[in-house]
Amino acid sequence: MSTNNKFNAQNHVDAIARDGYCIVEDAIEPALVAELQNSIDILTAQGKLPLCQNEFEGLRTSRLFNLLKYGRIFEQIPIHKKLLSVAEGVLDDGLLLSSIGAMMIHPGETAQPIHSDTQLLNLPRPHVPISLACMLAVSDYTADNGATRLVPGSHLRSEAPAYGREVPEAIAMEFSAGSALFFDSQLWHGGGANHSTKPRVGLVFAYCAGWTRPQENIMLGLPDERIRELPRRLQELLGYSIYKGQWGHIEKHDPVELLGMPAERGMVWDATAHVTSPKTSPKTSPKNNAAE
Ligand SMILES: O=C(O)CCC(=O)C(=O)O
Repeated sequence: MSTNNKFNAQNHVDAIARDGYCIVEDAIEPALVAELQNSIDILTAQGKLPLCQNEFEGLRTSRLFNLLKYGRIFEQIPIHKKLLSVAEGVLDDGLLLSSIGAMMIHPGETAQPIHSDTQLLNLPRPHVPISLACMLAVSDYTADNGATRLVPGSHLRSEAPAYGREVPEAIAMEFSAGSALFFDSQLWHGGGANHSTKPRVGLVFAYCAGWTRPQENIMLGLPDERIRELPRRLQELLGYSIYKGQWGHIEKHDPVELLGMPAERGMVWDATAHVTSPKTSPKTSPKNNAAE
């Protein structure tokens, strides 16, 4: 393989900082793409991907959130090496999974209003990247079938787009099944119109910085017994972890103890201790104590 074909996460991280987005070609394996399509077909047949009921999400668009609940196949995606390494490069390795869903833009859908995913936050713009969106293509994304439209460089603008206004400089991002479009959530973007005869199919997910609040409360959206079975890195991404030993603790304990697992890292304050006292584990979990 020539070095040109070698995956280099840092190149993508640099592109996101500069342009607000990047495309990771062939991010996941073709067999995994086929399995994702098959799972989405089954969920569709079960009626789990209903049409949305508002114009922003799209009246000819189907979405299913909290996707980890609906199949173990989806667990692989947020911790897939190529995808996660780009996200860690932007947000650092204390990041969280903010949201994960499946989405289909059906034939006849009109273009979604151009928006920025952080525009409701009371923050001066531009701000540091606090969240990174990822569109993982399960079908090809084309200008004809509703590929995501975006305005390159708009993550550095000091204003968010006015809702509902035409943004002629938005361009369609074409990429093939198995490839992924990442963008800084400040970037001006929106789904496209589907003029084709087939749905545009993809997974839509986002990571956020470990010190912010995820969009979906996935930690509460999955039963504890399911969370216990997840790969450790995914548990961390769901919030069973502490950011820099400070954000996310429960009574100065790592929430992973709620799963009956030992804490791997101490609290930030422990690093400053000059009086040594043995670190004790709670006899009952903090969650149990809270209910008392
Ligand atoms: O479907 C897309 O390409 C973008 C979707 C989006 O930005 C949204 O639903 O907020």
